Amino acid sequence: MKLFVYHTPELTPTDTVPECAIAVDVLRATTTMATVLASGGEAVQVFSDLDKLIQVSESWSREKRLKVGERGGAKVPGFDLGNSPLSCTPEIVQGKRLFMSTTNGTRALQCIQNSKVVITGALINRAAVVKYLVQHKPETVWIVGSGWEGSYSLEDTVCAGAIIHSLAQEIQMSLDKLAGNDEVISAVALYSQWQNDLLGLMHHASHGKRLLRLECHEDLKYCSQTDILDVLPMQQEIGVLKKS
Ligand code: 3SL
Repeated sequence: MKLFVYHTPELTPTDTVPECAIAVDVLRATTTMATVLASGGEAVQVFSDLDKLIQVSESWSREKRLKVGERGGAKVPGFDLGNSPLSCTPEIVQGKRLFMSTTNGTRALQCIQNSKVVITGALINRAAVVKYLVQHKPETVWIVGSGWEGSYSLEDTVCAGAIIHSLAQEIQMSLDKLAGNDEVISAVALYSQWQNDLLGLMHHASHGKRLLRLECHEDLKYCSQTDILDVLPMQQEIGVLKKS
């Protein structure tokens, strides 16, 4: 198995695909996706275009759909939910398809959507991602951070490091053997330094600060927990993620 970390969709190669690609947007899209599916949501379907999302969602019955939209950290007017994972309780999402568009997370997913296997990772479901990699041993694995509008983000890279750190321990393989690019080593170094204070790291992150300005303190706390949900969102058809 060879692992590659790409910090943003823009840095991700476009001329080839890996056997397995993992989209990461800890704050907050992939944390929300894991929470939706763990809470009994039927699926999460992602869109970059809000008009397309509205059009497709309206072909579903009213009781079975929710529109989730975020721009600049805030809920899109007229949508049912913003991108807070804390809103995705079983009472709200059970049995429903969530039609979702966010600033960066959905773009990260779209740039890897043609990979053989597409899954989403966050700190809260890190163990489920690692379990999948240990069981299936894909030859090439890309971990793609969402970043923020093309820029690096600490929270996605630390999550990539958390996944790789745990995987290396589980399969007893050295980082040197696992690493396909230098970003793998730096992601693990970041995680090693902050693993006992991930919430503290979120407070340094530019998007963490943006969310704090929007009074999303509880979201930051929730998103910085590790291994609390045993759920693996996996793409079943282009843009549609279900519990694997
Ligand atoms: O950019 C994204 O995809 C979002 O996750 C951003 S936010 O955390 O919902 O503001």
